[in-house]
Amino acid sequence: MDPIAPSDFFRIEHLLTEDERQVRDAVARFVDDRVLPIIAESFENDHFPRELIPEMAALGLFGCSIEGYECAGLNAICYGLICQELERGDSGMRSFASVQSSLVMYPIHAMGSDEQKNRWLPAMAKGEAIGCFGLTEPDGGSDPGTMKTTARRDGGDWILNGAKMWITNGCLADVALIWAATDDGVRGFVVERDMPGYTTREIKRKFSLRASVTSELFLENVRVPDANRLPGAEGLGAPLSCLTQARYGISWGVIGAAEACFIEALEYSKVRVLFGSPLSHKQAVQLRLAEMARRITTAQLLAYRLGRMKDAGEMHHSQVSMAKWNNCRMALDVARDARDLLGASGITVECTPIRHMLNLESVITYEGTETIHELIVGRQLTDAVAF
Ligand code: TGC
Ligand code: FAD
Repeated sequence: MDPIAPSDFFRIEHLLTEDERQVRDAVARFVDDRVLPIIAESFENDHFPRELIPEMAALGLFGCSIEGYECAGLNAICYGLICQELERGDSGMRSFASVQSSLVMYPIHAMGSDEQKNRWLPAMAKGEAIGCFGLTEPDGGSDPGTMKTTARRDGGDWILNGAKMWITNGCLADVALIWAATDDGVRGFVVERDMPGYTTREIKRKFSLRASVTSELFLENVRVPDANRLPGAEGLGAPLSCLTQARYGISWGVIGAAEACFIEALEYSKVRVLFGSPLSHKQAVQLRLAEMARRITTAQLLAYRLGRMKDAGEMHHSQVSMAKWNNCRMALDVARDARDLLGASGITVECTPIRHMLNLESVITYEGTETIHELIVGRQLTDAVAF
């Protein structure tokens, strides 16, 4: 039997098909060769490495679950593995791909008109058009049902007014999917960068996701033709169904971040000699490393099972919530403990865990905070709404 790999303790590798392994390995090579050499500096300089977009597109990472429209048509496990490898590099890289694929291409494909699909999907798959997803508002992201952004009918057009906050890719985006309240409930609109009255502003001074662009969006009497409304999107369930897709990817992605931190701490423990022996020989250190491996392994098994259920059409969004909650908490705890095992060196950007740890503070908050996912699971168990 092969030796047990520290970051694959239960041999998830053996559960993957050859195609799934190939997809994972191609993204792993991209991350090793192109992301890891530059990402610490990108994070330090508050800079998203935009130059990598064409390479990510060439690998087929954008809209990879979509059939046709120049997309790769991969299964859910492949999408998960892509997220895992990207986030092993940095949560900002996975965020970029999540938003492009799950939050913009998915709704255009699932709820858009033929014209919208033909116009945007091939361009987004090639990375020639970038998307963002505007749901959260300044007055509170956990409760999007109370959004204040409005869309009012005016002849064949809609007039949009409002503001969106904390929007990944906002300033980069050619197309913003804006969710707005109408007299008939929530609707989704494809707002194009050059539409008069639509402006963006980058949010600076973040301590988290520094290698990712986060923005505010402003809509002041933006006139949007009805042809830019997603015809299949009716009610709050429409944006929430996009979140299900993105949360699924995050459940896998954070495993990559945790693995990066764990492996760095494990290797360090073998070479750091204190009190006459390497740290890895101390019982208390082994307990911590074993705990990290246990938590990563359980997260991997959860994500894998979720992926197979998704491919079989059997996945419920409360199961995605449990996976997002468990796996983000796991990754944040592993990153924090790995940071501590590195001692003082662990506070510098040269070491990986602190960057992941800071990023994961965003990841555990966006796409539904930990509490929101606990309450979604609680509602599923009890049938009582406790938000
Ligand atoms: P509620 O009554 O529960 O639901 C309204 C309708 O939606 C349906 N539904 C879902 N459908 C699909 N997937 C889901 N996850 C769904 N959750 C609910 C539901 O069945 C219902 O349908 P219908 O036909 O009966 O009307 O709505 P609520 O207002 O009570 O809200 C519930 C709650 C709190 C769970 C929801 O508001 C929520 O999930 N809040 C968290 C908001 C959030 O996660 N925002 C994320 C913004 S995007 C983002 O963060 C991107 S970061 C990207 C990156 O950089 O990677
Ligand atoms: P709030 O909703 O104000 O929550 C504050 C606190 O209250 C949290 O601890 C929460 O758990 C708790 N809380 C909320 N409700 C309850 C309750 N009922 N009971 C008990 N406690 C509760 N949004 C987008 O639309 N698109 C994006 O691309 C996007 N990208 C993001 C990128 C980054 C880097 C970040 C940090 C956020 C991004 N978001 C995006 C926003 C994100 O989804 C929200 O931050 C998140 O949904 C939480 O909303 P909030 O920040 O307004 O916190």
